[in-house]
Amino acid sequence: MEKVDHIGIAVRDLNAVLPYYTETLGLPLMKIEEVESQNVRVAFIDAGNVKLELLEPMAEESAIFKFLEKKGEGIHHIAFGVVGIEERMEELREKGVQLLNDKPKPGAGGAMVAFLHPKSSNGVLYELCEKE
Ligand code: CMX
Repeated sequence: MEKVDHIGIAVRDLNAVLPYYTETLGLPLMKIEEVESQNVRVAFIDAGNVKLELLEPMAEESAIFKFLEKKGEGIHHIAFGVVGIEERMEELREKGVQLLNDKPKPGAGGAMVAFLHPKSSNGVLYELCEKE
């Protein structure tokens, strides 16, 4: 893994929580975008050495919708920035880690992403992401 790229945080209403980050905490908003492949609307916040990715579900089929129903708002995943995502996935598979994707999928910011099952990562949902 290269480094932590971002921390994903599930929120019910992106517009409602944004002022907490931008005004109360005084952190810059980088961008807002819709990620169709994951059924989420996301905002990236610049927290200096790491980004915060606020995730709002766009449909009930979204993994974030289910997470909010079960656990409520809060930290959803930690994303590692990687180089050579397909090779990293294969290495992890060989080490017995269960991946949630056969192949990388398009994620936010044009990155290719894949997820590791929390059951094989000691209760943490990890994402691998590779920027273009
Ligand atoms: N972190 C840690 N554990 C989690 C979790 C999370 N974010 N989400 C679910 N779990 C746990 C559950 O608590 C449950 O554990 P128990 O069996 O002990 O109760 C277990 O995983 C299975 O949970 P589930 O609710 O039965 O299963 P789901 O159908 O919700 O699937 C998961 C969970 C992780 C497989 C699914 O959410 C997934 O495939 N995630 C990957 C994609 C994703 O999260 N996309 C949204 C982000 C998109 C983006 O960043 O752009």
